[in-house]
Amino acid sequence: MRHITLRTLAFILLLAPGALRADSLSLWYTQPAKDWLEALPVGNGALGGMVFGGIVKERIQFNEQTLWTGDETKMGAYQPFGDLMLESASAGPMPTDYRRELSLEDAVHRVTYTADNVKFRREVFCSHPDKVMVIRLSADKPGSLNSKLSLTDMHKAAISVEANRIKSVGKLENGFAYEAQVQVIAEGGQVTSDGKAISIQGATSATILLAAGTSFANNPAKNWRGENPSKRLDSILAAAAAKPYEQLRSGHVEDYKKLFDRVKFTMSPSRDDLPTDRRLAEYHRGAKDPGFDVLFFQYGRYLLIGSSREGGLPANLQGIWNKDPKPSWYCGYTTNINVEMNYWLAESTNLAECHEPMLTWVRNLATVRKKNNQPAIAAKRGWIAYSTNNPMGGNSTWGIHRPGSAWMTRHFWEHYAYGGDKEFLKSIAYPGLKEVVQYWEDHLVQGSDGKLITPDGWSPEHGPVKKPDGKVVITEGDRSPQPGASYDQQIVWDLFTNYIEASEELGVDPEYRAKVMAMREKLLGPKIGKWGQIQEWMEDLDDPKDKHRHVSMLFAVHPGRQITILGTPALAAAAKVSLKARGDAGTGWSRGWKINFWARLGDGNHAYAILKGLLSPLPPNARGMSGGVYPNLFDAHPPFQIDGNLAATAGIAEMLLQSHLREKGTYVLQLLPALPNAWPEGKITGLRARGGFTVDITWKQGKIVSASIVSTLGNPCHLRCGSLSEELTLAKGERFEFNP
Ligand code: FUC
Repeated sequence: MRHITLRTLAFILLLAPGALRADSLSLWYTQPAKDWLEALPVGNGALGGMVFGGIVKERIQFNEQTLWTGDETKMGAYQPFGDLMLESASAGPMPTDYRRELSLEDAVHRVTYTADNVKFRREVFCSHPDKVMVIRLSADKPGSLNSKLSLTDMHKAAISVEANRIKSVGKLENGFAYEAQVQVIAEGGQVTSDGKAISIQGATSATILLAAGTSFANNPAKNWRGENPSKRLDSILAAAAAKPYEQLRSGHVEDYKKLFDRVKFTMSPSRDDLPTDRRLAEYHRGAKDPGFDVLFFQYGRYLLIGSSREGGLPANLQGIWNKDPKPSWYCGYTTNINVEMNYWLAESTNLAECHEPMLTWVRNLATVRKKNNQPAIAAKRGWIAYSTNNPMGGNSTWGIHRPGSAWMTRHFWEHYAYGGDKEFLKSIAYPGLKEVVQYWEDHLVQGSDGKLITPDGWSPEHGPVKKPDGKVVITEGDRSPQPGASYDQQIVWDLFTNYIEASEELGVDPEYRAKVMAMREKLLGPKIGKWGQIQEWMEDLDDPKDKHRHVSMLFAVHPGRQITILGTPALAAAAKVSLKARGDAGTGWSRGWKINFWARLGDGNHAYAILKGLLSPLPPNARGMSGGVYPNLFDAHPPFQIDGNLAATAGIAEMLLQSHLREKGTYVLQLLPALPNAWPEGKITGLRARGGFTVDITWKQGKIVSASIVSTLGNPCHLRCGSLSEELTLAKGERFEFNP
């Protein structure tokens, strides 16, 4: 009986306005982008484009993730590649029915309009299997396509045009060779070149292929040098050009959907009938549109799939999308939160494969750091790093970030905790965690009260400064060395815990494990200060008016697990005091973190309020520390940083399902732990929980209706939802239907 009811409910949900439309998960606009922050991103993990959707002039600014200056010793910066320009001859009457949209369902960007009674259509996507950007132009009247194609290069490389191919070939100052190639295949009509551009005349449709790459190799043993990209690009283009457009498209869609479709999320109403810029404005004004939260959630997953695929580099500060040769913070990997934050969603929203570039990068960084080539961060055992890094282990020398290696290697543990890959645990995660544990074994000092403290850390990126009048003021900047900063203490606790659990899983090193357990026991723990807050520093220095964007003393709440509502209620209450004092505002990523905090603290309405604040519309020229989103829904620090997008997705997942708590080694799966009033009904399928579970949840009137838990590893779990609880022992592959 229940089954029938649920199916009927699902059917009704499906029939809700907009829910059945193919483009219900899309960002769409009725005018072309004028600014880069209005353009829409496409990406295959390595190659990316920002599509402006112009009518007479289309601009696709493109990137390839390995185009970096710098090396193992110098930071350098992530570089934009160039622009692909398409100019149409048509200067006829004003086109009508213009629409540009980015469908998150198939990862295809589409522009459609009518001019001179001809319907034009332009599709753009970046294919992961075929390693190319594909642009398809078509017209519904034979012979109506006339377009001129040109390429620009951001580093003044020579551009050559031969027959139907344009090439830019250059070299960066660090010696990396790079190249972009564009090929045109027209159906009907003529393709000619004048040495500068390629013209398509009188065609009915045309396919344009773009491939780009560098001689970078993601391998420290090869000193990061690989082959000149030219031949590789030749063969990529030859293979892609041999496939009909439909085949390229279906190969791309199939590959993308394999990842994206794992999580389905519906909430209604969903105002996808509104163009995204208007929709954002109305949402901000208070329109009821939980479908917009769904769109933003799925956009985060889209962006991670587009900027982080196996074998590549991790998503940088802007994913892979960057137009600026001198980007803010080098468009690099900032380890005092930003790069880790990029990956909070990877496991929980069922994109574990997209986590791989981060895991590999951490291993590579460890390899370079262990060469101890920088005295300030040299280590006897293990390694540490600076705050800001490039793909090759080069760094900015601002801000030594001692607990960074512990934070980064927790990603090894998380990957195992969700997926249960024992081989990965044994060969990568365990040794990776252990050497960082050894660093801290060598580095911790004993305070007068016998507690172990980190002697020279910080709480990013501010700290106490003594003024001439003797007053201590908390001031922005790198304020290390600070002994016993809560941030460092909590990250070391987390590292020790991850290590202990890893060694238990593998049944290895019992003596060392016991030693680490003893050290964890003696670590200075979180302290509650004079106004009821979690102390940020060893001394009670916190200013209740401090609104700093980093909320580092709450690492233990999220992503850590030292402070939990069920396990340490007094500390959890103090965490709320700290969080309220810090306020709901902040940079985009700071707001993203706060969604996760409030979700972990079980306050869905507060988490939602922060999400709403994060979704404040900002113009492309916005500056400052206020957070928000640009017209293309890129998160604003400002400037654009992708971490806020990705953290918001992770936070939404955290509002619906949590699994950080363990009771006697068994993971606790908390269903709907922080559901806000604004989401009275909905359905999500395919979320993942630690311990190896895939979870579907349906709720109505703010209460769970049903859940389905599939065990992928055969581990036990405790299921909790409000006051309901179930102890489960499921076999591998077994499904449990929870019908409270
Ligand atoms: C951290 C933050 C900044 C910025 C930078 C990329 O240093 O404190 O706000 O987001 O990363």
